[in-house]
Amino acid sequence: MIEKTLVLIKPDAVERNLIGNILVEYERNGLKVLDMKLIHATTSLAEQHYAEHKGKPFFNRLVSYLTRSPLVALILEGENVISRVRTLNGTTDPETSQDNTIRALYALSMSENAVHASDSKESADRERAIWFG
Ligand code: FUP
Repeated sequence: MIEKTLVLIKPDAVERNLIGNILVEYERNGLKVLDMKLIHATTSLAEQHYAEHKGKPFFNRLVSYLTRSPLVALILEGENVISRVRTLNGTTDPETSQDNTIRALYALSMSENAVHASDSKESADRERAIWFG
């Protein structure tokens, strides 16, 4: 099934000039960039994005991190793109990410983990609306 997903190349990765290195991983796996923008997220946008984590102890840290400097938001399209991008990204904690995943290669820690990707069709629809209207 052809799907669309929302990816963020997060502030820690943009700060370290990793936009190109990360995009190449998606493109060489046959995924199409449908839309893309560099944006300095507002607190309101970051809070909407992480709404499912509201009330958790790390929520405020997550919002501060996502808003501290620009990030790249993109929409990728392809066959089963939602689960394929999650696999390419690797697990949330880079310590346990499989070799050669984007997080194994580029994440600094559990919280500064370089990328975000939607985890389901419902999240993809919700997150695309948040970042691209
Ligand atoms: P993921 O879908 O892999 O981005 O992970 P989650 O939606 O579970 O978490 C979102 C972000 O919260 C992660 F990128 C990292 C951060 N997080 C923490 O900092 N501590 C935690 O215990 C869990 C998540």
